Amino acid sequence: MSIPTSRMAFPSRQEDLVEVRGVCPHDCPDTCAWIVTVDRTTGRAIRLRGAEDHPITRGFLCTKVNHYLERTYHPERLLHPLRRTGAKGKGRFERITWDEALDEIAQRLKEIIERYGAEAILPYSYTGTMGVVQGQSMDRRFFHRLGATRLLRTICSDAGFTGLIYTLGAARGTPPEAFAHARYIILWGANLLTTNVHLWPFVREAQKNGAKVVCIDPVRTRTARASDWWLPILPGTDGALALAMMHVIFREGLEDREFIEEHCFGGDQLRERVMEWSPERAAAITGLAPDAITRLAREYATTRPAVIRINYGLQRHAGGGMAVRNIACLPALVGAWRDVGGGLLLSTSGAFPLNDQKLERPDLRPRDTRAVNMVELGRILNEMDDPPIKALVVYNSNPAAVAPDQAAVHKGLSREDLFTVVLEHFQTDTADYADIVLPATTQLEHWDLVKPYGHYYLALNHPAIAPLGESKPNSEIFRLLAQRMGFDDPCFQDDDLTIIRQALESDAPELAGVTLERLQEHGFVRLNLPELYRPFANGHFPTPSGKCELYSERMAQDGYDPLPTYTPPNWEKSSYPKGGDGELLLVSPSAHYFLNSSFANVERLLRREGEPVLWIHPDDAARRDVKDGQMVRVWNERGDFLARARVTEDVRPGVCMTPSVWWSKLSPGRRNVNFVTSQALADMGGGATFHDCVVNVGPAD
Ligand SMILES: Nc1nc2c(c(=O)[nH]1)N[C@H]1C(S)=C(S)[C@@H](COP(=O)(O)OP(=O)(O)OC[C@H]3O[C@@H](n4cnc5c(=O)[nH]c(N)nc54)[C@H](O)[C@@H]3O)O[C@H]1N2
Ligand SMILES: Nc1nc2c(c(=O)[nH]1)N[C@H]1C(S)=C(S)[C@@H](COP(=O)(O)OP(=O)(O)OC[C@H]3O[C@@H](n4cnc5c(=O)[nH]c(N)nc54)[C@H](O)[C@@H]3O)O[C@H]1N2
Ligand code: SF4
Ligand SMILES: [Mo]
Repeated sequence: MSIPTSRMAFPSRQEDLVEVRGVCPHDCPDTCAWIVTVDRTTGRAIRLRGAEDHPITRGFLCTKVNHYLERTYHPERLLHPLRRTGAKGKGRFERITWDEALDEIAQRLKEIIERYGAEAILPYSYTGTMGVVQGQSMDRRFFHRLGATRLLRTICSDAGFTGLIYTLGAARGTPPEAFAHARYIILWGANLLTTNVHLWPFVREAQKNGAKVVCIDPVRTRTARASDWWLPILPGTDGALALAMMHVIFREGLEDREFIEEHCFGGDQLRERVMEWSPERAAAITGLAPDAITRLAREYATTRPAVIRINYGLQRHAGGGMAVRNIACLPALVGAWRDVGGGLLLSTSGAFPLNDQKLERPDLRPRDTRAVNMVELGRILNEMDDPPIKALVVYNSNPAAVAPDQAAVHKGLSREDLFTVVLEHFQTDTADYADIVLPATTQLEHWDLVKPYGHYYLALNHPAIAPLGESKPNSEIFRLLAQRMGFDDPCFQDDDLTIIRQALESDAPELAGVTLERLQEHGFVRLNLPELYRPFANGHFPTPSGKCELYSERMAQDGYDPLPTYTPPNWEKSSYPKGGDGELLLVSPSAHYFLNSSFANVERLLRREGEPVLWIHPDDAARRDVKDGQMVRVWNERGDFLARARVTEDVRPGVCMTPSVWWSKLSPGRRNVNFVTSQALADMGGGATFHDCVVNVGPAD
């Protein structure tokens, strides 16, 4: 296939160009509105830019999505259905027609249902696209109607999300626009300049106006470097830091008594609980100095407005849920919710009451089907019984790179008796294991509606170009499969615009006046909330008590400590940190030029990311005879991977870091970081524990 890139195309005449509004589909808090320029004469998209009139996008896209056209027109885009001809994992396929592909899938699924029951079928999807049409509607209806095993989509955010909901009652938070008004900003396990770039201009504006920006992260990230104070905490120990901050706040009488009295539940119990959490005690756990902890607490409690940005990296630990719960108590304690520019932001997703029942139709389930946790894919494929998983349908995800414990995942995917279908843009690590690969459209080629989790603007994606090759939208693929399976509920005929209308059918005040027509006109619409929305300024926490639950009866019922407590990371149970020559802690946060494993095959971004790299502190490197620039092996009981050592003080002693997630087949030795990460679950929500990982490091040879 040879489609010229936009740079090589002849300059188009102005009157041949049209602009189409859309939205970035990626799993990123920014959910940017974009404008695609299409040449009508060729039907090609020739330019993509951020919408200038979107208050968060502000006319720019990130370094990854600036290459979305290159990704879309990539010479390796999958353009027709394929059937496997070689061994699983080898990536040898032949071209087949859509009819052949769909008939074969329907026939295999029917055989499996006949023999093992529909629960032998498992969908596996995550947020390759955040759109409701391509990832949360026709697909869900199909698997519900089938009676397939349900997938708990926990891999990213569920631990922290659960801790947040226990405390605040809803995933709502300080709007990005309000950050510009803050005087004290804590970026807590959040690498904005890589993962949330559109929040940065607001932080920068505040900083220019004199706000202090604090970054709590084991790594001196780009963001930590641009902050005023870097606190290099030991991974997984943030819960203890928050407890000690509360200790100082109560001890020194810095709490907002009125806010606690009126809007919090359990203030007295919390005061008593945190008496035992002196900065000295927390210092021994977090690896921070007691003075630093005291200073942080004082500055936070006495500077207004004060805001905390938590992102999800923080909670990928055994105690991640409790850590977020503890941190979420802080703004109420000091009354920060009162102020424009005060409060906390983890997610805004709870403010978008889309009609999930209509979209997903859980009522189509023939019975109460079993559910499995996506983090445990390795165990599910290898150990699950009664019935075992016999068919796996993967879309919007690349589990053979992103799921933990890859040795188990690859072993499971290699099973000859497992029928695997993969809907993809590219021949990923996962697609290499497929029996049938189906080519999917990208955001330039299909309709969608995207709900953000980092601000309050809903956006519509209008297709800009025709589907490339024979690719089809996920929604259409599941529509066709439903036909082949003989599903006759009328919902299986809904077209994409109907699905979008259904999503918006809601009586919720936030969606009042948010219609498809308005979305079609403007591309995006703000929820019916004020610009400088203060979600909990007057309390109204949607918890059982209607207050911010410093004490949570619901947690007690669910078997947790009802008060903030410290839940240690799993690494504390290992031999670490007994000897400086022993094991190290490994965190594998987001790579700057990839988005999870998306874009990790786009040449220009691959070149910028370079190769898998391991940041290691000079003291730790010296003890292991590791030199800067040398290949190292990183290993533990689960497996190993190779990376180039970068010896640097930008990571604290005892911790190493590798930007993620590389495709395994594009990594040295064909193994990426997830060969060492674990399937262990976090304390809440069944979340993943990617950053709670103990490894050995040594020269590669
Ligand atoms: N460029 C880029 N952007 C992305 C992504 C990407 O892969 N690349 N991924 C997207 C997705 S899916 C998500 S969920 C978000 C994630 O957004 P973030 O949460 O910002 O991403 P991470 O890089 O995983 O983690 C943030 C920081 O947490 C630190 N960290 C790890 N463990 C701990 C800890 O125990 N305590 C503290 N205080 N810090 C810790 C890491 O060192 C890292 O610098 O980003 C989205 N945006
Ligand atoms: N070690 C380590 N592992 C991690 C993380 C980490 O920080 N460290 N981060 C974790 C996090 S936060 C997350 S969210 C998960 C993310 O895991 P995934 O959701 O699996 O994310 P991606 O790797 O981006 O893979 C998405 C795939 O979906 C495909 N896709 C995109 N749009 C469409 C579409 O419209 N149709 C179809 N059929 N396919 C499409 C893309 O081509 C891509 O291959 O990874 C987790 N894994
Ligand atoms: S990945 Fe995030 S920052 Fe980049 S364009 Fe998409 S929404 Fe914007
Ligand atoms: Mo994520």
